[in-house]
Amino acid sequence: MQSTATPTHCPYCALQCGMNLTPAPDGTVEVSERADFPVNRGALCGKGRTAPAVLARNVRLTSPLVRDEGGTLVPASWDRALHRIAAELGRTRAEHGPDAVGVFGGGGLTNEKAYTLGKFARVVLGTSQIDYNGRFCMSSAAAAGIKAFGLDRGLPFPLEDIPKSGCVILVGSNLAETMPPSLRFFTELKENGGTLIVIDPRRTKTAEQADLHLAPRPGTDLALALGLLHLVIAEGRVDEEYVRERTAGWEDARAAAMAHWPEYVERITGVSVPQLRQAVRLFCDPESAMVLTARGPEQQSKGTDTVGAWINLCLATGRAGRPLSGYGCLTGQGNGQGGREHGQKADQLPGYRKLDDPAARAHVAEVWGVDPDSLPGPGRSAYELLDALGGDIRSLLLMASNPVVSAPRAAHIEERIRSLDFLAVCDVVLSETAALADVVLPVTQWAEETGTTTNLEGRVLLRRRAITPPDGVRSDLEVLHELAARLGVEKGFPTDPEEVFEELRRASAGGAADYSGITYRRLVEEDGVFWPCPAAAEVVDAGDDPARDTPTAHPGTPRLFLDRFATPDGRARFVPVSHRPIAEEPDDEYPVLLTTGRVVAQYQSGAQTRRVAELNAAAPGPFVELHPRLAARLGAAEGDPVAVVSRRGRAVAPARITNAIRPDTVFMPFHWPGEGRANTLTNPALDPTSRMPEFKACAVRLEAVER
Ligand SMILES: Nc1nc2c(c(=O)[nH]1)N[C@H]1C(S)=C(S)[C@@H](COP(=O)(O)OP(=O)(O)OC[C@H]3O[C@@H](n4cnc5c(=O)[nH]c(N)nc54)[C@H](O)[C@@H]3O)O[C@H]1N2
Ligand SMILES: Nc1nc2c(c(=O)[nH]1)N[C@H]1C(S)=C(S)[C@@H](COP(=O)(O)OP(=O)(O)OC[C@H]3O[C@@H](n4cnc5c(=O)[nH]c(N)nc54)[C@H](O)[C@@H]3O)O[C@H]1N2
Ligand code: SF4
Ligand SMILES: [Mo]
Repeated sequence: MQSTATPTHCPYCALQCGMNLTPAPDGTVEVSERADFPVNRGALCGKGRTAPAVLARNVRLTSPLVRDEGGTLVPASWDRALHRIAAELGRTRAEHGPDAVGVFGGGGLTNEKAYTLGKFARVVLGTSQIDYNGRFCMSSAAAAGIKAFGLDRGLPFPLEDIPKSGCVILVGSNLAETMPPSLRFFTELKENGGTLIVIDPRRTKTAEQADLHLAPRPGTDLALALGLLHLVIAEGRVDEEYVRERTAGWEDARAAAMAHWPEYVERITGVSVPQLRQAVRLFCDPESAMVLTARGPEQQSKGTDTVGAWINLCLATGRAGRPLSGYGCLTGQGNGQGGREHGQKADQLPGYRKLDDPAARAHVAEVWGVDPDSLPGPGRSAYELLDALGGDIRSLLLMASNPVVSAPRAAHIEERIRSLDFLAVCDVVLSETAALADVVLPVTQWAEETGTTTNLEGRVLLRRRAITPPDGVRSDLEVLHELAARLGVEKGFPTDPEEVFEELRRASAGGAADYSGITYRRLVEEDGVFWPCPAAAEVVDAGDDPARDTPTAHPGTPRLFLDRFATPDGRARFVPVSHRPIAEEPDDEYPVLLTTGRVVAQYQSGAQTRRVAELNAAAPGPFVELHPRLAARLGAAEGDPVAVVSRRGRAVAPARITNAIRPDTVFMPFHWPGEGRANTLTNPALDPTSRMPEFKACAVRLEAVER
């Protein structure tokens, strides 16, 4: 039988697992194993396996919705819906100026969509007010990576390097639940004799795999890293030659670390001095070692300094820019990496260029065929943008995010969204945020469209269309094309993803994230290409006749920094950082720490996965994870409703009692709206550099609730 399977990638997380899709008679697709893709070698988690469920017509949106006079969302024609959006955005702009129109994007968008959305904001709307949900994700790691290495790419090496390293420290990653197929790399590490250290206030499924699990108090990873560096210095384990030849700024970083005595660090973190010493031994003894961070240390109001401290540890021990060693960030969303490179960020132009750099503006303006002076300057970060809705931002176009559930201090953000003059949302389902919109546009999904994503390794991948979308939906690119035309820009917004990618290649050429040597054809033939990949790297000399010299394709860059870092002088930079407390320390009124995160069967705000029966059966609702001691003090038994109260609000969810969490901390997953919404409680204190909110630590009190 002839196979009609299309090889492609999962719609959800940054692993971008490979899968095959075969059209099913009912118009959806069947997922099957694709063993040749090296990231997951056929393995998929439950979310990936069940992703086609969201393609069903009774689950997704198949018609535009427009709010009628009575305030109800009713089906409408595409023409009417698009006309309404263009008219409202145009009106806001005419009455209040271009910066009164906001745009909010998402790290789930393909590179083509993210690129086009950024261009749409700057060229069609002329607004500086664009940012996206990736700001809530890995922005602190990105900021720290740029400071230290001059470049931000999630992992500087392929996942396949992990099993060959000597030791890996996983800081605040629960990848056994958040990227299950990647756990294999860490079990292989242990089989090969390497060691795994996990740092998490909870003994998670990931921590259970560790040779050493350190359970610090939430929000103290900066002190922990400084304590380890202190011991590295005290025990004479600094790689002096490497520090001299490949780094700058060591003296100040060294002095800062020397002020963090192990006993002092033990008091701050709750991690004992012998455990700190053991971690230093495991990390320094082997020839190679890695530090990988995820949201635990990054989603803090000092996330940038915290990641900086972990990078300092790598630099002092010569464990960066060397084979099987390095610092990496495990990015989160399907296109968490590419989504942060091509211009949907407040301060950014394509190719990871800076909006305030005159040369970058000139380059991109030329590709776009506009005057560089017409490009607006940098805008506000995600939380600040959402906080300004209904204030000086009067209308919002939102694509691929559900902030009513996922933004910090969500009740306040929900109220801001409700106070807008006009909200348009493009989504595949009626999310909690879409339900508040004046116009909702139903868009095509992963299996129905082609486009590229860039996974956590910096590997650019091609997702391929496997089935025909139902009548009534259009792609995000078609939406932006139509809106541009209605707002007076007829050209420059193609609807064919490959055409957009060709333009993106030119716009990114010469930038940090250079995609100019990548083509759709190469992505099919090579199953992904790592950036930077400039066009025609070198010219093969054909001898006497220069006309016959042929440029060879650049192979892409699976491993970064082996020769030099991406700084002007090629040296990595130490950052002198010191411990500071979280923005809201517990006190008598709010004596407990709340941290938040994920469970394996739900994805993000749950907009997609809460619509899949199999996933809901596995993870039906929110809960409050707490230690038996806290539960006893509260008089709560397993499953009893518990109220968690912070200065922002109150949430109620059933107790899940376990001694796998610190007794001073409770944990809530953030996937659900309503009474159990974790983000009703969270603190929007922002990191001064990355503008990342402090999702991972705030002060709360617990109250018993009558059943
Ligand atoms: N199932 C599932 N998978 C996902 C997602 C999903 O929603 N669901 N989302 C994707 C996305 S966008 C992302 S960003 C990734 C996130 O992937 P992860 O970062 O692995 O996920 P989290 O659960 O947010 O946080 C990881 C761990 O940090 C711990 N933690 C909390 N506070 C602290 C702290 O102060 N210090 C330290 N060291 N650890 C702390 C938590 O206990 C938690 O176990 O997952 C991706 N994959
Ligand atoms: N308390 C707490 N809050 C958190 C976090 C935490 O750890 N704790 N983590 C934060 C992190 S890391 C992240 S990444 C955010 C994520 O939170 P959100 O930004 O809310 O992410 P999603 O739930 O993935 O929302 C994506 C929306 O876009 C839709 N969608 C999917 N694909 C497409 C597409 O191609 N086009 C369009 N137009 N729509 C699409 C989906 O149906 C969904 O409604 O949450 C943050 N919030
Ligand atoms: S691990 Fe991530 S990419 Fe892989 S199947 Fe699950 S959600 Fe999809
Ligand atoms: Mo994320």
